[in-house]
Amino acid sequence: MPRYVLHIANKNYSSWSLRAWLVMRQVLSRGDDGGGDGVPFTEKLWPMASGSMAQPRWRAFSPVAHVPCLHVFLAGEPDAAAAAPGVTATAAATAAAGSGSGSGAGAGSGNGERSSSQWEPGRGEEGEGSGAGEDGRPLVLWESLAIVEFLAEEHPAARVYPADRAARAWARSAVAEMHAGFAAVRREMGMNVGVRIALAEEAFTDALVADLRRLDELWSEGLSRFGGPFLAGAEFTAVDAFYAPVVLRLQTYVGTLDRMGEAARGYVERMLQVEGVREWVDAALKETWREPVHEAECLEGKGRTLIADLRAA
Ligand SMILES: N[C@@H](CCC(=O)N[C@@H](CS)C(=O)NCC(=O)O)C(=O)O
Repeated sequence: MPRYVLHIANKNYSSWSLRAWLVMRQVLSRGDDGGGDGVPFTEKLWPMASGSMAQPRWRAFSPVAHVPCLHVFLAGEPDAAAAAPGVTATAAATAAAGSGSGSGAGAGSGNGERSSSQWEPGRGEEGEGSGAGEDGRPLVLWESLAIVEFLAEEHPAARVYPADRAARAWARSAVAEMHAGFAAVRREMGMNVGVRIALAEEAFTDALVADLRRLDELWSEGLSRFGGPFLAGAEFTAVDAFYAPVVLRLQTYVGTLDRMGEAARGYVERMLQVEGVREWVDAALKETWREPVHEAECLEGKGRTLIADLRAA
């Protein structure tokens, strides 16, 4: 079985990281026999450097300096991966968050920040390349959609997409719609897991209202057509992973859920109980990194009031 290193960023802010991580943590926990043995992976968390959305230093492990980025070691994971820069695994990430400066995310030692102008596959984890793949370097997947498709292909028994053909076709379309669309939700409801922001009427722009309506329509359709409790049927699959950050945003922005129908509201409640989602949220709440651009973005625009911050100080 190939070995995996998944590069992600702050659990409080990084919605795209969450999607790929949930496929690995929740969906692949069904394992290669579909029975629950799980597919192991190493998580490397790169705290966002402060003051900008762009993170050019992530070129150390990704050609586009984005997370998520999955490194696949065809011949097994070398020991060096664990000792490489970044924060490795959830437990370590939590400990590192606790010792973070609290201002200026990415400050402090051990975050692996380095200057990198030239993309060179495998450079992100020095030494990881030896014997890793067919040519000594890992396979690198740098888009969430490509990561999910690769994992679906590699682990058919884990049912990354539903077994039923109609449900699978619907799930793939909904995943692609999330990947390419919902611009207003992404722009006006930036992910910030640990805060609660009340939205007054004037905060609901036409574009946001249209996105929320479409979301309600899509979720209601999936739940009724495939019988729930998840979007494409009885099991948590990639489509649930792709909409998990939206679930967390509906929780952050108080007032948005009231605009969704009963089926969608029930789905949000169930999703918040999913083990992998809870694990992610717990870790996000323990992070002490604060990135000012992300913090400010959530409160930009009319009719927004910060009503709670549940994160560790
Ligand atoms: N289309 C990409 C989007 C990834 C993305 O934008 N990730 C954000 C973090 S949630 C990022 O890397 N931001 C850093 C930057 O834009 O420089 C995917 O689906 O993986």
